[in-house]
This record gives sequence, C-alpha cells and structure tokens, in this order.
Amino acid sequence: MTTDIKATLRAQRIETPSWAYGNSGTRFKVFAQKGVPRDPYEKLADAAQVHAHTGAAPTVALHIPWDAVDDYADLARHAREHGVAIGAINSNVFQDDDYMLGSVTNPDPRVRRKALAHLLECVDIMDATGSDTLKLWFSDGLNYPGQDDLRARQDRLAEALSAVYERLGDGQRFLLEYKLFEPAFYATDVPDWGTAYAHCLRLGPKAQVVVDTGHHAPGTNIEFIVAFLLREGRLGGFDFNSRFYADDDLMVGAADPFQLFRIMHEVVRGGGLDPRTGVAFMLDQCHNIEPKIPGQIRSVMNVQEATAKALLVDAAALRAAQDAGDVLGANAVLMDAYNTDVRPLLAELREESGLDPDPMAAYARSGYSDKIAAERVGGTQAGWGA
Ligand code: RM4
Ligand code: MN
Repeated sequence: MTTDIKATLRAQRIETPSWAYGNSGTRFKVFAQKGVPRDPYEKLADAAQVHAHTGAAPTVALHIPWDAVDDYADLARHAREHGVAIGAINSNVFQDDDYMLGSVTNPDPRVRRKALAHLLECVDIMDATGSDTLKLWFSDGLNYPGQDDLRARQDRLAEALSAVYERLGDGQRFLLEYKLFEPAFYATDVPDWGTAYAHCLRLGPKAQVVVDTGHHAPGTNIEFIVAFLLREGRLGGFDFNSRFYADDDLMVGAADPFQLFRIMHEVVRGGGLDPRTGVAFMLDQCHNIEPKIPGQIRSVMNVQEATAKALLVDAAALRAAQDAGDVLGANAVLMDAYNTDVRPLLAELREESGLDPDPMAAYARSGYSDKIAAERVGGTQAGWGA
C-alpha cells in the first residue's frame, strides 16, 4: 500500500511559473525584493532551485512576452543545463493598449488579427523550446451591458481558437482557462468551465480546460468541476493558488487546505495522477510579500501533502460505506485520510530520493538567497508590476 503511494508521489510533477520569481504586487504597490531575476535566464535558475530541493518541479512555465528572448532554443538549453525544462507557454493578450476592448473578441478585426498572431507565435515558441502545452487566458469581456454583442464575441472567440487549434503540431495541445471576472466586471468571454468546455468540445482532443483554483465565485464546488472534466477527458491541468476573496494568487493550500485535498481526492478517484492522462499540476502564483523561491518550495510541498492525503483515502472502505448508504461512515473515511499527518511520509520519500527531508530548511541553509542578492545588482528586476 505505502509502496504504491510512494511510487505515485515520487512520480508527481508540479510546474512552477516563471512569473512567480519576479516582483509582483497589487495595484497599490509592488514591493521589490533583493536578488529578484532580471531576465528569463535568471528566473529559470531560481526555478531550478525549487526543483533541486523538492525533486518534484522539473518544468517551468513561460509567459510571453514577459519571457521573450531572441533565441528560445538557447533558453531551453539553459534550462536543461540547470536541470529543468520549459513547460507550458502562456500567452499574453491583456497588456497591450490595443486590447482595451478585448483581444480575440475585440470588435476591431485588426486587433483580433494581432492577438491571433501572438497566439500563433506562442506555438512557434513551443516548437523552439519543446513545450507541448499552450495556455490561453483571455481578459476579454465587458464592463457595461450593451457595450458589445455577447454572441458575436463568442463567434470571434471560436474563430481564433479554431485557428490556434489548426496550428498545433503532433503532441501539442492548448489549455483554455476560464475566469469569473476581472479585469472585466460585467461579463467575461470565458467566465466558467462550461464555456471553456463547450469551445474545447467543438475543436477536438487537443483542446482541454485548465482549472485555475482562484478563478471561481466564493463557495464554488471546484472538485465537482474537476471530477466532471476528468471524466470527460478534458481536464488539461491546474493553475494552483489560494484565494480568500478574489483572484488572490496566494500560495496553494494556504487558504483552504481541505479544498485542495478534496480536489486531489477527485484527481485520484478519476485516475488523474497517471501521467498518461496529461493532467498538469501547475502553480500560478505571485509572492508579493513573502520570499519567492521559498514560497514556491512551500507551495510544491502543499500540493504534495494534499496529494498524499488523497492517496491515503481507503477507496474500498469508502465505496462500501457509500454503497451501504452510510453517510457518516463514508465521510469518516475521507476525514481520516485528511487528518493524517503525511509530513513524515513525504520526508521519508525525500530521503529515499537523496534529498533533504526538509526542503525549506535545506534551501535556507544553501546560501542561494544571499548569493543572488549579492550578485544581482543593477539591471531591471523582472516583474509585471501594476
Ligand atoms: C491570469 C491567469 C493566467 C496567468 C496570469 C498571470 O489571471 O490566471 O493563467 O497567466 O493571470
Ligand atoms: Mn491562471
């Protein structure tokens, strides 16, 4: 039993986002931190630290144009030299003045063409870096009723998605991300999983939905969405983070570890830990006030802990209780797993893999934080600011 659980945990991969290593903040203030990367190369070096200490974060998502470089093959080589690889390519059609009224759903065909050209360029970058995943998030939407035609915007969206889909090569896919609101406050063009799912269904198997845990209304049953999408073969992966109020981008498992456990329980139940399902466990976080590399290490550990607890659920006992209509018994099976302290198990697993059992302490001792603070002087720190 434990051997199986350990093997599954050992195989789990969690992708960290390049933007987590740069400066970030709110619209009120971005607090600069010492040693923050000045370019994508330094971001990858920092991400490699997370992998070195956890053994579980071998890929790094890029965000274009934040991580634009002249030579993507060279960036991929640099990643490999540091023991990591390039993961999902995230498109960005939300930070250009042209996109004020939308990108691929903009009423102006010129703007739509420009946005589509960027998305296709992201597929070129996938070719150059060996990435197999394009992540699409659109900030497109409306602030006022009547501002634009809701139906026409769906048509424009479908047209762009179809063009991107056609451009995907063998072994490549795109993940469509939904978000309830923000920056648009009245209507968002991809507001929920149903909209994303419907667009993906029309296109084919290379189009899947990504669940950003922060992109729902308060109280949404996210594990239901996970169960449904996984059952339909359309769960492409997660953008993990925590929210208290809106899209807070706090560390995954910090605000609601029980929710994360319930999500991972559905992942386990649906076979989503099998790498062949392609479910990507990605972090989409910003570390505004905490140090960034330890913030990522802690987040990876939080996902591992929730996964370990989900794997500890006694599936046979749960099924028996469910079949018998034993409400309290079934709930107790789940809670027993959730209330188990899995930290010793994960520490043991790390030691068996030649890692320090305590990645946070190991990173703190490594001196890397002082080293980058001393070395990275001058230049412009990375960040997407506000
Ligand atoms: C968006 C969305 C995307 C992420 C950006 C930074 O809200 O979650 O996945 O790339 O933020
Ligand atoms: Mn996201």
